[in-house]
Formats: sequence, structure tokens, C-alpha cells
Amino acid sequence: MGKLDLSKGGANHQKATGEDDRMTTAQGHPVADDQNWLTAGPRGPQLLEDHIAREKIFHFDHERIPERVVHARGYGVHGHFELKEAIPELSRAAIFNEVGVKTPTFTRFSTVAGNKGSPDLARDVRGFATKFYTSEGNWDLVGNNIPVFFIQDAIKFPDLIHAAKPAPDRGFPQAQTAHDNFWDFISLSPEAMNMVMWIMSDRTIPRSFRFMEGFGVHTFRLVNAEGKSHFVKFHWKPKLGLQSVIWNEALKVNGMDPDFHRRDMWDAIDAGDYPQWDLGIQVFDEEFAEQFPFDVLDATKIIPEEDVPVRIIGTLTLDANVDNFFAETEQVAFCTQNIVPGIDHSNDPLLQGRNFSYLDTQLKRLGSPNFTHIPINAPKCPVRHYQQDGHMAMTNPKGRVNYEPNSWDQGEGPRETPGGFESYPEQVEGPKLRARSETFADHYSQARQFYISQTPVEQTHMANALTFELSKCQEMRVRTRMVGHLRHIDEGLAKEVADGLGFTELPEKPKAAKDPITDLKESPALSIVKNGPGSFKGRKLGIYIAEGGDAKVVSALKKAAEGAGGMVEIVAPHVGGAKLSDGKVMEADEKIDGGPSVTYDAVAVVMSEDSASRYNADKPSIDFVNDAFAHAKFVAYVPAVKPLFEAAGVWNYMDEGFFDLSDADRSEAFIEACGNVRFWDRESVKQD
Ligand code: HDE
Repeated sequence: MGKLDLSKGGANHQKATGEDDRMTTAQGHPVADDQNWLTAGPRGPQLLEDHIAREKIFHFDHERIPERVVHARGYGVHGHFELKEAIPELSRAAIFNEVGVKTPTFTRFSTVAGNKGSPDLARDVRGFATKFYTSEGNWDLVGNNIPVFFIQDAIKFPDLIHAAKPAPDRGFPQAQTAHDNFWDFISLSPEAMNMVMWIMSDRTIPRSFRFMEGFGVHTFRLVNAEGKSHFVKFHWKPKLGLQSVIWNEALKVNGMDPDFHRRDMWDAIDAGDYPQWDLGIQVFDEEFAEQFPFDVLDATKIIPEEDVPVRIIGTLTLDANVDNFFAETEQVAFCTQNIVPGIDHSNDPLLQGRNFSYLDTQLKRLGSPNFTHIPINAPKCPVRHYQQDGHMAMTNPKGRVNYEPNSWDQGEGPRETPGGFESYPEQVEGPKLRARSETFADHYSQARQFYISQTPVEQTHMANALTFELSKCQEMRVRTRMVGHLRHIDEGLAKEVADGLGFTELPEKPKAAKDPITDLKESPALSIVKNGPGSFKGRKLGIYIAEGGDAKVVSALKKAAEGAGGMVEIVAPHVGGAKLSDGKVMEADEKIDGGPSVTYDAVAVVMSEDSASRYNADKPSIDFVNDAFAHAKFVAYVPAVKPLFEAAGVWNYMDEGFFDLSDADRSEAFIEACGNVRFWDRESVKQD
């Protein structure tokens, strides 16, 4: 009969060709009854003998693995990276040299602080980690949607995360930084101030993963075939542009749909609307690094795009949802140490610490050094080495040789390869010491640069966010210490926050390790509003219809939104939809209380006057209109909705962000206006 084929086996819910539907245990025993535990008599005690029930419960008891200590809540998607411009002069990495080749990828987006079940729209940094399955092994670019970090040295990471996560005594608050421990730690860590500006901006409440940037954060090296090295920073630029929600929306979305971001990604990919990001590189040499006013090894600093332009070299397309969330999204293991020949690390002390941490955490989480055998982690190029055994070893090599050097014939075992990975031979010398380089001492200049690069609307949002977060701190010393730091960044901002917190005078500025540079230029690349989508592509219109609504208007709106590459959802008072003016029933995607306006980029309300009078006391209907107004959304309407708009307190305040569609042809102008994301002028208006 020969040897067993060991590549066969393992559980699968779907039958393979030629197999039947027979249910079995994990040992392959056919199961006749999966509903009743073996008992002694129909009402007697259960018997431990029941190997079928015990195996089932045993497996269930062990279903959970530890969640990630950070970035626990994440969402993974398959895709590919296509190189558009080869860069052999900079890097010998195959992935950067073969134009047009599609390298398979797996990307996982995440929030940092919340647990696996926390809501998607927590104010938090988003992880943006991509595994490239290159022909020379896996390259993991484990980045965030913010290009700087809180701390400069990895040794502080456990403290940062302890401070951000729920307090150890009370176990709350979950998935938020608005509490004493976090701001206590931050206000004692001036190096965090640049990051504080970023996290208090709307970057931490993105509209969707599809509308946010990604950054490798650290300075890495590119090394070419001659061994020449350049420094590089990696950027992901979303083709759809940048867009965030506003805080009040985030609060409501979290209650309404805690899966808002993952649902958005699933839906877009399911609909074939594949999100894309360009991969950009900022390349610079030692000479630039020497004269740059900040240390390029300090992960709390950016290099402004206006100083070193971002050069686009390829595109990432996310085009397939996972088949199984656990097997792929949960089990994927990113490691910053996964780099390929032609890419190398720099001496950034945060990056170097990460290189230890990621490998270590995978062992704890996935339980075995063989986590590379799990399909989502396994390289897609040949893998040949002499590592063996361990828990769950799936791919132990065949044959006798498992050591080297060896003198077995060619082909018996792998050999070292000329041209394999070589570290850049950077000259290193110096005393062994624990010290922070003087070149890392500037803590405020770039924080200020970020703040002055924002539009007034964004600056207001930052002041509001800081006031809100600090208002949740009960300890006065924490509040005052933080406002003291803000004075080094911008006196106006400090004053606004101090007023918001009810201070009667501004607190002292703390002593700065280095005097801030106050004349750094504005960097328009840092603003979300200045880098918005500019169109309705990839965005969602919610049309609230009710009986008698003008069918022509609804269809013109649908046509305009879909024509611009957007999605449309119909919302109605009842799940069954509503009969429109043409006598036909239009089906609804959402019932009004399941489709509030906060879940849409723009909204329209189309109903007869009778209907508008009928729903003008209905809270979800009023909220739909009122929230759309309060969140500065573009709103399309027909005049018949007056009774509802009056009840919502907006009829007398309609501005140019409202589009009267008595003339259905205005639908296109409405959708075009939505390219501006919001009618920002409205934010300062007070309603009834
Ligand atoms: Fe991470 N980080 N991190 N981090 N990080 C983890 O690795 C760590 C940092 C980032 O979707 C952990 O597999 C240290 C910066 C992402 O699976 C852990 C330090 C950046 C993800 C870890 C940092 C990141 C992680 C937890 C300070 C942006 C999610 C689970 C030196 C450039 C990856 C895991 C995924 C995950 C450690 C700082 C991004 C514990 C020690 C800076 C996107 O290893």
C-alpha cells in the first residue's frame, strides 16, 4: 500500500470531490448523534465515556487564543502590490525591480488600545500593517496611520500601553485615552507632544480605513546591488483621498454600528470597489540627515513632504476578503524584522526594540515557533532551512540531513546563497551606555508645525478634543501639566483649552529640554481637509424616502451618486420600503432607526408633505435630519419635507450645503459639492 500521504487530512467544512457529507470527530470517527450526550438511561447521569461529546467540548474550551496585547481589534484583507517604477539605483529588492509584477499581500488594519470587541470608531491610532509575500521572502511593513510615535525608545512602550489601557484596579475605561493614567504619563513625557497633536486631530477618527494614509514611521535603509545605502521613509497614499468623521458622529456611530470600519471594508470589496494606496518613498542620504534640524532616527519626528517629496513607486490594491477571520486576520503575525535583501533597518531605537518584541509576542500568541507554517504567515517562495520540530510542526523536511555544514550531495539540503541577505556594514563604535541622544531633545517644534498646518476647522477640532480628553482627568495636576506643554506649542491653543477647562489663568510652561524652533513652515500635506477626496468616489449616500416621495428625484440622485463611483442606500420608515410618486414600491436597505445619517457621507430626504407631517414627531427621523445638519453634511431635499425639517429645527437655517431638488437635474451639482466632504461654514452656526 506504500506510505501514507501526510499532506492530506485536516478538517474542512466543505467536502472535497468524491467525499460525502459525513460528520466526523477530529479523529475522523463518523458521528451518528451530535445532539445528545451519552447518558445512563434517558434521565440518568451523563457518562464521561462519551468521547464524541468530550472531544467537542474540549476543543471548544480551547478556541480562544490570547488577543494581541496591542492592536487587538483588527481587520485583514488580501490584495497585491504592483510596482510602477523600478528603483535599482536605490534597492536591489526584487519587489522594487520588476515593474508590473504583482506581489501578493495581506493587510491588517487595527485600533491600538481597545480589546478585540471594542468599537471601531474609538479615538485611536490605526495600525496599517502589510505583509508582502515577495519572491525573496516576506517583507512586513508594520505601520500606522500617523507618521510619528509617542516615545523615542522601545523600553518605554510597556509604560505607554499600561497607561493607555484600562486602569488595572477598575478595569476601565475601555478603548479610550480620556483618563488620568494616560494623560499623567503623556504630560510627564514631553517627547510625546508631536504625537499628541496628531492624535487630537481627526486622524484618529477616520471615516474608513479606505480614506486614511499609512506610514512606516521609522527611517529604514534601502541598499542597492553595489551595497550603497540611502535612508527611506515609507508612505501609503489612499487613492480616495483623506476623510474623517467628526467626534460627535464617532460617538453615535460606535453605538449604532461598532463594526463600522470593518463593515465598510467588507462591503467595498464585496461590491468590487477595491481600495488602492500608492506606495511612496522619501529618500535621503547621510548628508541630508546631518543638516536636518531633527534626528532622522527619532520616531517622534517627520520629514516634511515639502522638504523631501514623496516619490510614488507602486500601488497596493485590496481585492479579496478573508475566507475565515480566525485563520487569517487573527493568526497573521507581522514582524518588523521581516525584511528582504535590499531593505535594512536603521538605528532608530524604537525600531530596534520592535524587532525583538514582534517575534517574541507571536510565540506567546500563536503558541509555537512554527507560526510560520500557518498558511497566512508562510512565505510563498521556497523555504529551506534546518529548523525542525516544536509544537505543531507541519512542514518538517524529509531526508537524513538536518545540520550544516554537511557533505551530503547537492540537493540533499539547502546551502548558503551568494547574494542572500547582508546587513549594511554601517560603522558602529562608542561606549556602552543608557542615554538619550542630545539630537532627540526637541519636543515642541514639530508639534507646532503640525498645528499651524491645519485649517481653522481642524484646529478647533483639536482644541475641542484636548478639552474633552482633559476634562475626563480628575487630577488637576494632570490637566495643568498638559496645558503647560501646550503653551510651548501654541499660546492660542493653550488658551482655548484652558478656557474650556475653566482655568482662571494659564499654568507655567515646563522647562523645555531644547528651545522650540518657531519658524518651521506650514506643511499642507499634514491637513486632512486640504487633502480630501474631491469627489464622491467610494463614498455613501443615504436617501431617506417615505410614501409619495418623488420617484424622479430618487432615481436622479441614485444615478448621480453611482455615476460618480459612490454607493447608495435607501432608508425608509419601514423595512419593506415605500411607495413612491410613480406608484411603485422602492425597497429599503435600512429601516430609519437602523440607518441614521451618521453612517452616510451625505444624505437626501425625499417624501411627500403628508409623509413629512407624519414623521415629524418620529425621533429617528428628526435625528436623521438634525444630525446631518449638525455634522455639516451636504443635504439634498424636496420642499415637501418642510414639516419634518421644521421639527428638526433646520428649516430656517438651510445654507448652501442644502440642495433643493425641485429640479431633479440639480442632483449632479449636489454630488459634485459632496466632493468637499462637508459644508464646513456651518460648524459655527447655532440652531433652534
Ligand atoms: Fe507595535 N506591536 N510596537 N507599533 N504594532 C504590536 O505585535 C511594539 C509601534 C504596530 O495587525 C505587537 O503582533 C513595541 C510603532 C501594528 O497584527 C507587539 C513598540 C508602530 C501592530 C508590538 C511598538 C507599531 C503592532 C502586538 C515600541 C507603527 C499590529 C501584537 C517600540 C510604526 C500588527 C503583535 C497586526 C503590534 C510591539 C510601537 C505598529 C507587542 C515594543 C511605532 C500596526 O509586538
